[in-house]
Amino acid sequence: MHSDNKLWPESHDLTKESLAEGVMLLRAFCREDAPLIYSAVQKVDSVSPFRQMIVPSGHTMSVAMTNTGTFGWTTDRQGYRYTTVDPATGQPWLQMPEILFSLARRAAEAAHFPHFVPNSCLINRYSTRARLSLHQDKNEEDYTQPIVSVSLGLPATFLLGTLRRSETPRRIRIEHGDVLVWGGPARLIFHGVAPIAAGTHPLTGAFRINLTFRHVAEPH
Ligand code: MD6
Ligand code: FE
Repeated sequence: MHSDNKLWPESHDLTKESLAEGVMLLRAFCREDAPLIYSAVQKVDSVSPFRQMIVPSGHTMSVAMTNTGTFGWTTDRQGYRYTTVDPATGQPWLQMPEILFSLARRAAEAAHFPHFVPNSCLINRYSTRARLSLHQDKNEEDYTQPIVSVSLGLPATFLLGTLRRSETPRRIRIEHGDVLVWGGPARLIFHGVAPIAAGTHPLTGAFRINLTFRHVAEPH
């Protein structure tokens, strides 16, 4: 599509690539909508600003985070959890903008998960050298629905592991506009993001932005 784009010569064409059972990479799936998606991210930031959270060990995360939707993922010294109120503002997270909701639904459908109902979107902002160590996404308490992961801005090396932490992850280059969908047998695999290289992107400047859409079980 934009293979002749001089600003971003490494961009991929629209393709659908199965990386493992339950893991689908949709190259350039949201590249056309990226400016609108980024505007929605800025609106979320204006309500619940990006912040570097503290993990239970006491370390501060290198990635800055915020959320939109009914539930937002947070961490502090007490642990990881989903909340309906932003601890930093005392106010609910911004209701998920329609453009984000519909993007997540369309991506899940393209990856053969037709019934995805996201009620949570964690937004990660990476500056140079920021990284995310290997982890599983397991605070949702509902693993029947997939996760849709949208990436904008600077490229990243995504670390795609398996269900065992000890196995060396594959390194997958993720670029602006790529969407990764995973679920089913892959829902609880270990994964992370290698340190981001310095750079400037025409839309996001010095940052990589990642949005992960989830379905979080209602408290019982
Ligand atoms: C990121 N993503 O790409 C971090 N988790 O910035 C994740 O941790 C992630 O991309 C679950 C499913 C897809 C993901
Ligand atoms: Fe994750």
